Amino acid sequence: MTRSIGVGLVGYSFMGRAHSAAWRNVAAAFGSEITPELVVLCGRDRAAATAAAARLGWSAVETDWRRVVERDDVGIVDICTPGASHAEIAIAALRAGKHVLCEKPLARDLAEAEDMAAEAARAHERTGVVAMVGFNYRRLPAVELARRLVASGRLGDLRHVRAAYLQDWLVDADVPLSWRLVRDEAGSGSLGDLAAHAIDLVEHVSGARLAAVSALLTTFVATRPAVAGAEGLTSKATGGARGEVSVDDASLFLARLSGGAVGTFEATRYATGHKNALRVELNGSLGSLAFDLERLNELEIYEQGRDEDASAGWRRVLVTEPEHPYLEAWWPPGHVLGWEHSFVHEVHDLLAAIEGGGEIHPSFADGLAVQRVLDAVERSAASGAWVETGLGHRLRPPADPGLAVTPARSAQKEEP
Ligand code: SOE
Repeated sequence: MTRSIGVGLVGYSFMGRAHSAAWRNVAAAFGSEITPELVVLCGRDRAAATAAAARLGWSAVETDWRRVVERDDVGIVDICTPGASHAEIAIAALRAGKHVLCEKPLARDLAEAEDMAAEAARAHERTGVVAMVGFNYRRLPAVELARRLVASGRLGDLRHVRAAYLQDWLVDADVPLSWRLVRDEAGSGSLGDLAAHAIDLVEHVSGARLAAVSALLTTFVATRPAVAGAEGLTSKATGGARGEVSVDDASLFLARLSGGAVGTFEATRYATGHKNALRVELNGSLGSLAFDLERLNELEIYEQGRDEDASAGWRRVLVTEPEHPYLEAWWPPGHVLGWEHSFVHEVHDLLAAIEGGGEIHPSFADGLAVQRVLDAVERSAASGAWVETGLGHRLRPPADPGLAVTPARSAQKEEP
């Protein structure tokens, strides 16, 4: 018998809308798990929240998140607010025995992330609730296929990682000062907003941790139009007072990965012409993989020695076959998926973990690991020196029986 679980959504702008669509669609797509009920949407402006709830499919409205956390009909609290309120809401929800889904990056800084991860561990121990951080790109079929290929040894020993997350919505100096540009609200700029995704993706797909970094951060535009409630991304302002941009506009760093690989990471919201270009490439001793978010249904693969003749080269795999990850819920081969499907898969996996009483990844502990890298990047950029993240050990990705790949030499060697 299917059972249902109530969801309370805090925040309803860009990410809140994406999450709402996921909660609405997941049961129809996957069928099997607990059915989510869109119980309550929370926003401080009652009129705006009421309009959003009606449009996005939520049954009730609260204007104080504390009321959401207290409600008996809410089993999952979904946090889609700016970073400044993540820790307070998540910790209160976990203490109230709710499961939590929290947007990325987990927190504004390391201390907040440590508190959140500690509370999540305690709450799991006490009541079995799970806490997930919203690194949604893990849930794209091509990314999950890449992870499985690496875990099965297809790349051999990992040598290089190249990750870039490029957007251009800040190129115009009159894009308003939204919360994403204020340190007290967001924690950091391109670093937490974009590089965090790249870090998580690399660690998830490769199974390695970023052990040490050497970084530089820069801010190109010092002030922007101060417009109350500005969301950024697509808005523009003219005239009026300007406020200080207190975060990085671009973040670049070199990394040493556990297991011996090296990597370059680049994130900016000033890469003119690049809209949402998250590209990750892994080069190993036996082959290479490349993923590009703007072509998210595809995985590029090169296998050393696979073809010995003039036809050797990169292959483009269209990741839409029924045997590919998550595709059992969707369309016939070639009927491609979009950005929003990553959120449907995210909540599907969260519901499955709740149903099975198991763990969920990326957990708050995984979010904390990313935060350690963000913190090390900021310290390195400030000092000009290499900084260790404290994540020197190597994870061993689970071998995945779900994918028939020829085992090659294991890419994963445990660190001593
Ligand atoms: C804006 O840069 C943004 O919406 C990020 O905040 C998201 O995490 C990313 O997925 C898309 O771009």
